[in-house]
Amino acid sequence: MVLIGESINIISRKIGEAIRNRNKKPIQELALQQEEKGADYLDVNIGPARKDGPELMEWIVEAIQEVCKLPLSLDTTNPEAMRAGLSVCKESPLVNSTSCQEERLSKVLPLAAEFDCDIICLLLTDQGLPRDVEERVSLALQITERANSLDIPNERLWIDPLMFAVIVDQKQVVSFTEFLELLPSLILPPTKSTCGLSNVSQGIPDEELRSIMNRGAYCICYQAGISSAIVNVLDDSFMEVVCGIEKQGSVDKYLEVVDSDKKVKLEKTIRVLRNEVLYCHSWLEI
Ligand code: THG
Repeated sequence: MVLIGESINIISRKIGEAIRNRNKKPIQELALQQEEKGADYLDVNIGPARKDGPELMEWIVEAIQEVCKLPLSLDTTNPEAMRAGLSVCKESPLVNSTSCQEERLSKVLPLAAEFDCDIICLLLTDQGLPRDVEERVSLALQITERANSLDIPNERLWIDPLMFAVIVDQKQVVSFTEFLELLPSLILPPTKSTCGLSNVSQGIPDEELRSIMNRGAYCICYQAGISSAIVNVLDDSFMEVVCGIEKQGSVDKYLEVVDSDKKVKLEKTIRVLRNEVLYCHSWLEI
């Protein structure tokens, strides 16, 4: 499983401030911390960056590369900023992302072809988020065909079926995992897959509960065969689950060896994510 560290994010107060002041230090520290905790890639999320996009992306990529050799996942919707970042990356980066919207396909997909790098494809259209598994299947086929027409091979595509917040729509989490299970037989040769895992816990009003929801989501993504995820590697309890599953080779085997309190919490969380039990903030107490 390829882990993409999520923490360099303009939405975070500390990083937002560091970006505005062009202060490298907090960003470099976060890069090193995530590397130490086991990140394989670092997501660099500067948002839409309407003002100074190219200059900002170039600055932040160079700041990170001064201290850290990990490949970067350049996370912006600004195509000029994406190009500027791609031009200065030393390790082959990940373009995060194109969607299935014509505007994005025509501007961002050619960048992945030109720079010969991997690209995340969000299953998102002008009509918004996909409603069910059928819509995700249809979008995945369309975007793969479009990429192939630019000579981008399937191995370079990381399909992101969009992880929803469980408090917004539990059924969407189910069709998300159903799609991941279908993906290997849907497209050949196979593409890769990824998601913003922590999206699942957005809106949960407690940090510990958020972390538990993220751990449960990791379990269902792993079981569905996802090949990577954008995650909070700085959450030690989360990483304990990631490493435990890796060591045991499956979620079920991990649940057999983990202590009983953690096992019960994970199992209750997985039941919510499978929509077998209705979500409420006190899901662990029921
Ligand atoms: N798919 C792809 N890229 C993505 C997403 C996706 N990039 C952005 C996002 N979604 C994934 N990254 C994050 C980063 C942080 C959080 C969630 C997803 C998060 N942060 C805390 C919060 O907002 O409460 C803490 C922020 C802070 O540090 O202050 O939840 O889906 N391809």
